[in-house]
Amino acid sequence: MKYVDSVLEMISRRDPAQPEFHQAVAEVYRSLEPVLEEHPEYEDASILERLSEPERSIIFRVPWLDDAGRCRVNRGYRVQATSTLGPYKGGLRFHPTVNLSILKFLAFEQIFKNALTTLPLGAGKGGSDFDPKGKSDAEVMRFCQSFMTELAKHIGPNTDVPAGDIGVGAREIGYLYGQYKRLANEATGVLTGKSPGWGGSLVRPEATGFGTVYFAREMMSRAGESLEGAVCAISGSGNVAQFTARKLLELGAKPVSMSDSAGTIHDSDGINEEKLAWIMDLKNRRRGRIREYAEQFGVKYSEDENPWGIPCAAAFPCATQNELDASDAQALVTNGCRLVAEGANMPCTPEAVEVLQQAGVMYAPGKAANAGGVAVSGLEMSQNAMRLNWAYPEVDSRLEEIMKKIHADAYAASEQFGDPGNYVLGANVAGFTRVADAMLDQGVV
Ligand code: NDP
Ligand code: 2IT
Repeated sequence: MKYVDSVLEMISRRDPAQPEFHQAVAEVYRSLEPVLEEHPEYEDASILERLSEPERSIIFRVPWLDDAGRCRVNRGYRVQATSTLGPYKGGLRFHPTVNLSILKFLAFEQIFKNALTTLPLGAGKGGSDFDPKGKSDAEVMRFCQSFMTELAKHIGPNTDVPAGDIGVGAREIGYLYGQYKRLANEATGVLTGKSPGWGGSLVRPEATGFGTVYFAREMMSRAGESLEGAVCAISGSGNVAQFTARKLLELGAKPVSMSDSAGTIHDSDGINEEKLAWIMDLKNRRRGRIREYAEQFGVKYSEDENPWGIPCAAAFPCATQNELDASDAQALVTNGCRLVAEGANMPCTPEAVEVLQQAGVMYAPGKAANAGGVAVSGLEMSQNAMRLNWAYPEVDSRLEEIMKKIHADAYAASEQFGDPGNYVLGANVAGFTRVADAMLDQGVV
């Protein structure tokens, strides 16, 4: 379609060095062609051009002192994609690979994900090329304080509400929040993912992984299948991977793998609750490597390999973008995999998605499957605004309802546009329509 082609061409020309951003935009805009044909008002109002141009991108210097007293310098970012549906909302990533292309792709995905939750959330993403690995707690604290000293000028409980992502967990959110509170001289819920002891929501740590599994369960049950007894491959061993494994165990499935950037463990007996607790201690407290699991429990460790060669009924990529390519997808298909649900953001390459869809594997894109994290962040904002805390079952059941509704909305949109069960089409259309209609209402801004 000419409109989509011309917008994609304009984006490539304007920002030639942003491959991840181009990938994310092309994936969404190509799938919207049937909607754009039916609704010429979106083109008339230049909705695509506006959605792929962030309202604001802030880039700043982050100087900090290491334990030897030397000054180090990192780069900080906040990409504020859209405030159409509410305050900018999305995580912060601290990882050496972070650059503007990656943050723009993540902020762009967040637009549709947040719209799918139906909560009043705009979209943004930020972070730094700072690497928390191998740093002392004191170094991480000094970095976070310096990062927040600049970021605080651009955020606020009604403006922009950051949260965690890769490399930003409970420890980092604590240091960031402490510095924000000191600068702003007010105790408002400006970050989500706070500890429940001081303003955080119960279930937020679990939310992304639990939500991904709730979504997968909906897909399975619509197809008359079940996760019970299903052998599941998981990648990553951070926040999302850990709680994906926990919910799979609760539902009677059998997670058999986890990984980190150095390699993969394969435990064919299954990672049970006890072993998962060991992994959580390894990763969250001791900050060790997944290889140590293989040494502890005498299972196979494959250096520099991902889990996608392991025979499984369901696969949950929960590490990072583009971690599952066409040959990995082919291996999953050959081994009889029935479902792939993305806990991570854009972990499957476009070619991998093509292989999975062609083979009839049920496939859930991250913007739908992993929306539970930001959804509970939205619930954390509500609780902060009311200055009260909901009990665990209340938040968990709201999360479950939100994931069921995202599944139902995505499925309905896929049916409406003639490809039932195509969750890429369904999620993109359902998320896009919500934000695009609001943009039409709000005029040229
Ligand atoms: P964590 O930092 O807790 O864990 C990240 C995991 O992924 C680690 O095991 C890490 O290994 C691995 N990983 C990171 N980068 C790479 C890489 N380049 N190659 C291989 N492995 C890698 O992050 P989260 O669990 O929070 O995030 C995981 C994914 O889920 C990301 O895509 C994130 O955007 C997405 N997500 C997170 C949400 C949340 O609420 N936290 C919400 C929605 C999506 P290592 O330790 O070796 O780096
Ligand atoms: O990618 C994501 O949705 C997140 N990292 C969570 C964002 C949030 O604001 O909770």
